Amino acid sequence: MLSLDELLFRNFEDLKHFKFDDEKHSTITSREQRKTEESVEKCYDRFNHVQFTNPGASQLNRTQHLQYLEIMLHKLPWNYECLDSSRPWCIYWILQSSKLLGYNYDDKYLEDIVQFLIKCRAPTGGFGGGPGQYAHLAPTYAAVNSLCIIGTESAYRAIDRESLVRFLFSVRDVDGSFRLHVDGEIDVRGTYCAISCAKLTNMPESILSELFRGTADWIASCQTYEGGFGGAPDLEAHGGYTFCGIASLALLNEADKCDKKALLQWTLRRQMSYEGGFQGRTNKLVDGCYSFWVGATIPITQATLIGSSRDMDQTLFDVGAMQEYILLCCQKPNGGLIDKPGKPQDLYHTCYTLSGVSIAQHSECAHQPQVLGDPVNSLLPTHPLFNIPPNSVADALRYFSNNSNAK
Ligand code: FPP
Ligand code: K
Ligand code: ZN
Repeated sequence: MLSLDELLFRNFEDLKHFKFDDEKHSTITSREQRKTEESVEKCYDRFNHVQFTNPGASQLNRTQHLQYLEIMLHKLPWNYECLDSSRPWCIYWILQSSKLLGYNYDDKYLEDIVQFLIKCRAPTGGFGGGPGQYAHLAPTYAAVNSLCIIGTESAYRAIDRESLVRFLFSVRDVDGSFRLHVDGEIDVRGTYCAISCAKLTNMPESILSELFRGTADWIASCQTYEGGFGGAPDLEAHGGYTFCGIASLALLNEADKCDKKALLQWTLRRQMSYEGGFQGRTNKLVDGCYSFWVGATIPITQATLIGSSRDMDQTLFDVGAMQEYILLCCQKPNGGLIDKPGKPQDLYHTCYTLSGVSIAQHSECAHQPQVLGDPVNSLLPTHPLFNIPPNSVADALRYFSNNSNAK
């Protein structure tokens, strides 16, 4: 294991595209890893072959992705793909993806979305997965983020901060952890969603200190011996939960409660040496969505180390290799992005692959954008802790501080 100083001072080298070595012990896991590398290799070979005749081959298919998002936006009310993931999530993934691509929908559409989200708001405060459903922390996070991206007076009002506070207290457990819904399961996603909503709507310190008493200690207890965070204490470290854990601690200004060095080392090891993208946990396969969950965790963790350590002027993962994986292996020719070659596109992977690329291009630690390939591949920045545009965060904080009695 590298020491922290070795990590910080190491001369940054590009990943070597080394293939996995099973050391002559073939297992299901090693065979799946081989198969994935072969399909990724085909994408990279096709690119090497094509780039002589078509230099645009490494381009981001902006138009196609925007078309895909627009089709999905129109399908929303009856789209079956959205049934199990819930409507506010689909709305958030579409709004965030199109913002990253620099596209703004008409005001009329946006107001329709606000009116729809108001129908998803529960009488208890918070939002459900659709009209008439019980409030749940995950769609509440998606709805609050969506409304802050929209950023109009009617969108901010639709959040109804007063009843949101009541909902957040209703899912808080005595130790500071959060249930996803009343009587529901406890995990660090719930904690992150609660903290993100409370901070983005600029709740006063008197509420925050009561709402999140003990929360940072509970989150820290989800960090495992590997260095990443599990969903709850004693569960396996996973990229999705790790993002929730460190983003929560950073939002609470309590990152010192966890072992930041072990966390940084765990996250850096999730970048795949051959594929260039990230895996979500040890010995699992690359998946485009971890470009955000793990990709954002790295600069967040680095930022928490600054102050206790020397300044870092670059992101410690290989930002080029990650963008290469998304551009060459994760774009569907007809629009939308994916987990890995052979998979179908969906809104979740479209949002988190693009968010990951944005993080790689505009990392807080870097002084200038690091866009791989054609300049048209450049995306707008995202706020690594909330995953909405940085100006949407600033606008929401300003609105809610000026409207401290805002409903
Ligand atoms: C494993 O799936 C996936 C999980 C254990 C959950 C991941 C959690 C997130 C993505 C975070 C969600 C965040 C919020 C804010 C709700 P898998 O076994 O199919 O994938 P794997 O093989 O890549 O681990
Ligand atoms: K996965
Ligand atoms: Zn995925």
